Amino acid sequence: MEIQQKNVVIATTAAMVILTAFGLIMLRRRNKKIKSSTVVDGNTDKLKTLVLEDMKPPTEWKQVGQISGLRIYPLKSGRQVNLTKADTTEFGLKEICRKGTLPLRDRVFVVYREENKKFVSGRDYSKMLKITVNSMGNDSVEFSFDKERIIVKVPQDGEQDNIDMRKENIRTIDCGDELSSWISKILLGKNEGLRVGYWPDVRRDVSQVYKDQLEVYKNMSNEFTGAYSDLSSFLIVNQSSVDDLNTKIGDVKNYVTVDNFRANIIVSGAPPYAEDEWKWIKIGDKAVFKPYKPCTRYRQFTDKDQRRLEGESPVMGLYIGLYTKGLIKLGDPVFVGSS
Ligand SMILES: *[C@@H]1O[C@H](CO)[C@@H](O)[C@H](O)[C@H]1NC(C)=O
Ligand SMILES: *[C@@H]1O[C@H](CO)[C@@H](O)[C@H](O)[C@H]1NC(C)=O
Ligand SMILES: *[C@@H]1O[C@H](CO)[C@@H](O)[C@H](O)[C@H]1NC(C)=O
Ligand SMILES: *[C@H]1O[C@H](CO)[C@@H](O)[C@H](O)[C@H]1NC(C)=O
Repeated sequence: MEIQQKNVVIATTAAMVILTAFGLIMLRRRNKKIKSSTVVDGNTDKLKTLVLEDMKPPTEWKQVGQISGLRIYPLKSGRQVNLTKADTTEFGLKEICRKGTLPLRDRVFVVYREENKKFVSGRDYSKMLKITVNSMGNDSVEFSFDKERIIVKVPQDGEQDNIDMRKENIRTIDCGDELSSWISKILLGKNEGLRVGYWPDVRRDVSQVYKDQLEVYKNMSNEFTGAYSDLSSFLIVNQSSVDDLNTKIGDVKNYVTVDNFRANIIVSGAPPYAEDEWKWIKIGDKAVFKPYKPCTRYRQFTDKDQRRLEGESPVMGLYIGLYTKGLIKLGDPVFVGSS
C-alpha cells in the first residue's frame, strides 16, 4: 500500500540517533529463531534496525479471530492469487504446490521503465491489476491479460540491475526481451519501454532511506522487508475494520472491500481496529509475527510523532514481520499477545 512519505529528518535528532543505535547494539541477543542478516556498521547515516534476536514474544496468547483470506500478488500491482494454505518465508507468503512446480511468492515480479528504471504500478497503468501470473512447471510462469498470454522461464541468475522504488534502489534480475515487449504492448501499446524484473532473494536495506520511519516505529526491522512490497513482507487486515469503515462511508456505491487494501492475510472475528493493540500475532500453532507499523490509509493518528510522519493519512491494517516460520491456512485461529 502506498505509504505517504514525509521527510521529517531533523538535524537536531542526529545525536539521539547515534545514542539509539549505540543502545541497540548493546542490547542482549537472545532467542535466535531466524538468522539475522542485518549489518551493523559505524555509519551514523544508517540507523541500526532491530534484529529478531532482540525481540521476545509472549508466552500467553488470546484468540481474537480466524484466517478468512490468504492472498499473494506475484506481480506487484498485478492480480491477486487466492490461497487456501501458505508457507511463511522471511520475504512474505509463498504458495504450497505440487512437488516439481515452482511456487508463486508475493510481489517477486515488478514492472519498470527501461529509460530510468523507475518501477510502475496500478496507479500508472490500471490494466496491471488484471495481469495474472500462473506457475507452469518447475521453472516457468505464464503472464496473461485477457486473451493475451506468454510463458517465460524465470531467470535464476543473470545480470542484476537496480530499480528505483520510491526512496530505495532495489536489485532485480531482468526477465528478458520477450516479456519486456509483451508487457509494453499491453500497457503502452508499443513494443518497448517497459521491462519486467524478478526478485534475486536479497535483503533490502531500509536503515538509511527510511530513517524517519525507523525513528517512530521502533519495532520496524530490515528483516521485515519483503520482495517488491512497499515496506513489509506481510500486511494483515481485519475484515471487521473494513466493515466498520463501510458504515462510515454510508453510500453503498462507495463501499470498499478487503481486496482494496491488497493485504496478504485477512482476519475475521476481531473487533474494529483492534489491530492497533496487537503487539504480537500467532497464527495456527506455530507461525509468529511481530506487528510494527500501521498501514496508512483511512484513519487518523493520535500519536504526535506518528502524525508528524504520516500526516493525515488514515490507517487500515498492520505491517507485520515474520518471527517464527510455520504453515498457515484458511480457518486457522489467530492469537494476539503482548510483551
Ligand atoms: C479471490 O477471492 C475473493 C473473495 O474472497 C474473490 O472476490 C476474488 O474474485 C478471488 N480472486 C481470484 C483471482 O480468484
Ligand atoms: C526442471 O525440470 C527439468 C526436467 O523436467 C530439469 O531438466 C530441470 O533441471 C528442472 N529445473 C529446475 C530449476 O528444477
Ligand atoms: C514495540 O513492541 C513492544 C512489544 O514487543 C511494544 O511494547 C512497544 O510499544 C512497541 N513499540 C512501538 C514503537 O510500537
Ligand atoms: C475484528 O475484530 C472484531 C472484534 O473482535 C471481531 O469481532 C471481528 O471478528 C474481527 N474481525 C476479523 C475479521 O477478525
